[in-house]
Amino acid sequence: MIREVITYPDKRLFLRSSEVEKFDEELHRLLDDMYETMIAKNGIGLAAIQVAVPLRALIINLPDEEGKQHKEDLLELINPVIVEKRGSQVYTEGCLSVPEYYDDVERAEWVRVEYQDRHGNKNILEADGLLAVAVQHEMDHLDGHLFIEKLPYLKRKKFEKEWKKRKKSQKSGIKV
Ligand code: QAP
Ligand code: CO
Repeated sequence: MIREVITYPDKRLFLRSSEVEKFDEELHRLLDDMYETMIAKNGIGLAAIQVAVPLRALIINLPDEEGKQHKEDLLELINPVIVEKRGSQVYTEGCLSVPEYYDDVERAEWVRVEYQDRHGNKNILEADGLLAVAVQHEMDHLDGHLFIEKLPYLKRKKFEKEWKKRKKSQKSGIKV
């Protein structure tokens, strides 16, 4: 089932999500719905809080060189923890909860993450490049953070200005 994705400035996006304790059918249904929702909305990553469920669960499905996503490549990370990180990289990020806004964000180039799968089994993921960006972006959601909070002051101002303008035009029905 496709669920609604909540968007900025919804307060729930700023909540800290809780640890998953029950690896049951309800969790599996949530993960399946998150996948369906992410694909329907052309996303490559989604955290549970974006569908209004405050649990430490996220999914990532990066496209191949042709831009196609394969479900076999789907990553499901439950209760993830970054145990090591190195280097830095800058990537132009977007977010389904901040639609149609993209900006450069600096993050670690490489991360090692301990997490659980949907059955509660422990696992380790080492990621670099785009996957490392995606992991760090989605993990920020679990702590109630959005990529726009990482923007330097003037860029954040630019974002707020664009957002207000967009809201106004939506109210009056003018297309931007
Ligand atoms: C997070 O982002 C991410 O504004 C996932 O109109 C960001 O899936 C991972 C999206 C950067 C790796 C690098 C955003 C779709 C999707 C939009 C997304 C939009 C439609 C964002
Ligand atoms: Co996001």
